[in-house]
Amino acid sequence: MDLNKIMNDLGKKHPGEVEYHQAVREVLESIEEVVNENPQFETAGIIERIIEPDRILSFKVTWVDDKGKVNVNLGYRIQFNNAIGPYKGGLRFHPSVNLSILKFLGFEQIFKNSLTTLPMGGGKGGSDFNPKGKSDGEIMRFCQAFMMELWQLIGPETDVPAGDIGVGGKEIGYMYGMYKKLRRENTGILTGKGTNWGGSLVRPEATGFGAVYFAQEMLATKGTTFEGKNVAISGFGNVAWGAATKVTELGGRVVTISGPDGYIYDPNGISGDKIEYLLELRASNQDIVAPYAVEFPGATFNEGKRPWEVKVDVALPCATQNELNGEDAQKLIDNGCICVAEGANMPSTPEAMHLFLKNNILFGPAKAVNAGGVATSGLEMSQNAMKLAWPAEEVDAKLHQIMRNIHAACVKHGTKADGNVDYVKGANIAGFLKVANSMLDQGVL
Ligand code: NDP
Ligand code: 2IT
Repeated sequence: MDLNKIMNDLGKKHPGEVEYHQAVREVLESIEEVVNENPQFETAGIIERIIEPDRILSFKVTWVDDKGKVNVNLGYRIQFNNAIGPYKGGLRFHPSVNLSILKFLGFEQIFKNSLTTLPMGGGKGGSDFNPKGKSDGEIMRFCQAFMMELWQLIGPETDVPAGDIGVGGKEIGYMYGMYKKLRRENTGILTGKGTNWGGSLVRPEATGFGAVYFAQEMLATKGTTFEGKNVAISGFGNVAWGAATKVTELGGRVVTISGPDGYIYDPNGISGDKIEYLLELRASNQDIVAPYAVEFPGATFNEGKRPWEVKVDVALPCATQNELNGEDAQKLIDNGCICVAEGANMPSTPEAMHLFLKNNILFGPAKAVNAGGVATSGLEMSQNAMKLAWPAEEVDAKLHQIMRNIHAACVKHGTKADGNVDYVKGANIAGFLKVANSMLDQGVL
């Protein structure tokens, strides 16, 4: 495989799509050896086929705000690869959304979904709509207008969207309602639904819980646990919340959370009613963390800064892509951090990732660490198909086992001669092989 040629061609075909190029390069670097050992992949053009989405759907979303003004946003759904199951992946509503970001997310989703062991292909979608500061009525009208376009492209056996940044239970509810009205069917379309109407218990906290279960497995390889560990978390959205709850339950102390305005350092630990307070802030559609330091004495607000300068044992980036750069990584390493597990998608820049690997930090890449979210979406699809609802303990036990299995797959494919595990390589190879072999089995499509 000629990696440089493939990357050059991709750059020419899709100029400026930097996040997409970054995600593709990371995977190809890891699987180069495996591809070279398996000439059948080369003959079948597997690499060229896997890095291009099956199709990209884009549409206009027109909606009316509370002042009566008509607004226009862009909507997208990227159906990347369905070799192992229906396209599956979240919808992101954020002003930064563009094709490059959605293509990186859709590409990552192929391998992540493969790692879950469940039959799900890769997809992603979203809009440049900004939910921040919008009223419930505005959010409902936007979601309905978005679904009026999307409904024809998706279906429970075709493509099953879910949440991501800016899309939680409320948005899923409005979109599900419109899908049901248009299709006149109550199906398992969309995951992350309300538990009264087909949603799975544990789905809201599953990504964060899964991330911590994975980190727990990594720590266990060094004979240690979360007990007494200081943990830095970034963001305070859906993933950060689940992670903070589980770290606390396992005896760790979460000392940071962050928003776009800066980060909070609370040496007393962010748990219990403090997490409740953050959820209230979040529910009010205000993405700021500064008020926390006023509410809880002993905590400090560090304006415009990132939490990676704090001395911690474990770091869980849970906000967004490229939020932890080489400089941040060096600070974490110098401060004695032993484990970094990516709750967000591609939060570490390539420089940061290479520094973690070089220094033998236990570094869990996003597609392995945060796969618990989509895995539990898969469990929601199973329950919907069976018209059953499993108790929380049963879903949590399945999620936990899936995370253990993903860890084992990374160890199998990523253990180096010196005994250390390169989880990036392990996750990429394990995720890739299943999809690539399925594509071979199914012929040229
Ligand atoms: P939320 O919307 O609940 O929270 C996202 C947080 O990240 C907010 O604090 C948000 O602030 C911040 N953020 C988003 N975009 C940016 C940006 N461009 N720059 C700086 N900060 C940003 O999202 P989730 O918790 O669901 O998602 C967080 C991460 O986890 C994402 O990378 C997502 O792809 C990933 N993930 C989510 C899963 C899920 O099930 N929800 C599953 C697997 C991964 P602001 O909007 O103000 O910028
Ligand atoms: O990035 C992700 O894995 C998600 N946003 C969750 C996708 C899903 O379909 O549950």
